Amino acid sequence: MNIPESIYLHYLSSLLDGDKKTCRSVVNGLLNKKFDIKTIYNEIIQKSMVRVGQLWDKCRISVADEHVATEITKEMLSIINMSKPEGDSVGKSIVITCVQKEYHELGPKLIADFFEFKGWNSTFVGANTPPKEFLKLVGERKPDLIGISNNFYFNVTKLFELIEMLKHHNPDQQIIIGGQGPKNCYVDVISKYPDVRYLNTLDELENYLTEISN
Ligand code: B12
Repeated sequence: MNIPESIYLHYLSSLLDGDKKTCRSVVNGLLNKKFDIKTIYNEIIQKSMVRVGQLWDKCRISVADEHVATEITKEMLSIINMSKPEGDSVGKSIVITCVQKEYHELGPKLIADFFEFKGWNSTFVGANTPPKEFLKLVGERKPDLIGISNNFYFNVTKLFELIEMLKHHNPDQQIIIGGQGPKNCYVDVISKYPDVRYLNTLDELENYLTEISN
């Protein structure tokens, strides 16, 4: 079921006003009405932040307004994550990071939370992670899957450096990549690496999870 446009617009205007109380009540209302988590992520969280980006791009809102919207969205992600029922574990783990110099952390945090909803044990390492430190963590945790986020196209070289390092360390490592950075130019290059997949949407991610569970 789709979220009515009026609810989205109510949320967006509250987000732009910095009115986190109303944002909380909209999100809690959707959770209480049992809207699908993926729908809330797509039609409230991502859609509103894309709009924030457009308004910021056109100088119709300030950098400070965008920062406030980001902070409120972080809180909304926590509220959604806390609604997760205790469910069966699929016994798999993922570690997700942003490439070095990448400061867009909402998308990969949302993905880490989405994996938890799917019964995975997920760890989000955060923004701007030094590759050597990440490699060390991966060596310790030995996750089934690694997720890498790259939203700013300028950081795409850092993405390929990290893929190379991880593949050198473990050629069989399964890796998924996401974020807007590689979207228009580098998806073909990514697909040349064995066991490395670029996933642009939550639907693509869900299909991938079905594929690897068979
Ligand atoms: C908030 C924001 C910021 C904040 C981030 C704060 C934070 N703590 O996260 C700050 C202020 C730091 C920032 C800085 C910059 N930003 Co900015 N930012 C945004 C904005 C408005 C929202 C990002 C967001 O949270 N989106 C919502 C989330 C849910 O979507 P998402 O990140 O795309 O994630 C989804 C998918 O991509 C995918 N995904 C993401 N990661 C992963 C990982 C895996 C493993 C998988 C499977 C999937 C996946 O799944 C998510 C759910 O579908 C976007 C606008 C937009 N269109 O998104 C611009 C945007 C991303 N920023 C942009 C730019 C240019 C910048 C700056 C260069 C601006 C500047 N001149 O300084 C810097 C670069 C900073 C850096 N080095 O990283 C551009 C990037 C263009 C590009 N592709 O390169 C955008 C698109 C804005 C625009 N219209 O031009 N930004």
